[in-house]
Amino acid sequence: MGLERAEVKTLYEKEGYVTGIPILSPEELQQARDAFAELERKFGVDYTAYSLHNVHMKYSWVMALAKHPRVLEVITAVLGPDVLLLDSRFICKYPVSKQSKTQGSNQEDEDQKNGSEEESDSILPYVAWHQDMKYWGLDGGPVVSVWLALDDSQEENGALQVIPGSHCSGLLPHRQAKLSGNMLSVNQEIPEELVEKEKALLCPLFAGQMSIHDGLLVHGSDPNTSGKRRCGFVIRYVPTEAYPIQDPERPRCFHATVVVSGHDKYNHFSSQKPEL
Ligand SMILES: O=C(O)CCC(=O)C(=O)O
Repeated sequence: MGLERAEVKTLYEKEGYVTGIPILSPEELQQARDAFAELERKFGVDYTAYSLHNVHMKYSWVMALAKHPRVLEVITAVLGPDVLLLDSRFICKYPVSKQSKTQGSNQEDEDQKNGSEEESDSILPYVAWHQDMKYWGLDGGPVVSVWLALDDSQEENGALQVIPGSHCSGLLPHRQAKLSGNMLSVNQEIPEELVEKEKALLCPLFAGQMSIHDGLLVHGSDPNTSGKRRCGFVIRYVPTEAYPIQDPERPRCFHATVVVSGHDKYNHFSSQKPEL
């Protein structure tokens, strides 16, 4: 993996993220891109932008990405040997010319935008500054998020940005996002006065590489203002000792958990059978 496992863990714990980790061979990358193109043809780009949620349960090629030995080598270096896949989602920002005016906007945006055609035409999808743990009602272990690039992900097409070290500040308050176009389904953001934007670092990736980040790391991304698609596969992993909690502030449920490494002696999550 370039970095040794122990180095990945040390860096990850200090900074809250590690980026530029090579994962897919050129052949694996091509296969994944071809399979994704098939989904684009089948469902259309409005759908594939953000609605391919937990499809590792449906498509064996997606499950294979989530269980890729190189991905798991890194994840187990951080979380230990017994790991559960919590959730997955493709997140794709299309080139400006392909983006429909509704792509990437959540339903509340849609309600606000009705009747304001001119304004909606200028909205480009972005991801507001947030922490993943704000969404996950669970305790007993950290969440590691993988961002696996199917396209080159650079500044101009809206690569992920992180605030290094921000995972050490605990869970920050979130509020409804002020700007339209936030791709996050619950449309939340950390108020800007709490985001140390001067410390923000871009995580550019070549297609086939991944970054990982801690569930408490503050991160987000700008719109894609280029002519190039930016498609990533986001996968969340937890150690098997983690457990779901009832938290009305963090109501996300876990319907598609899969043990991807080692053993689950706890059975805290009711895994479903993939439809593969
Ligand atoms: O794809 C992006 O720009 C944001 C992804 C994200 O928020 C995440 O991976 O947790």
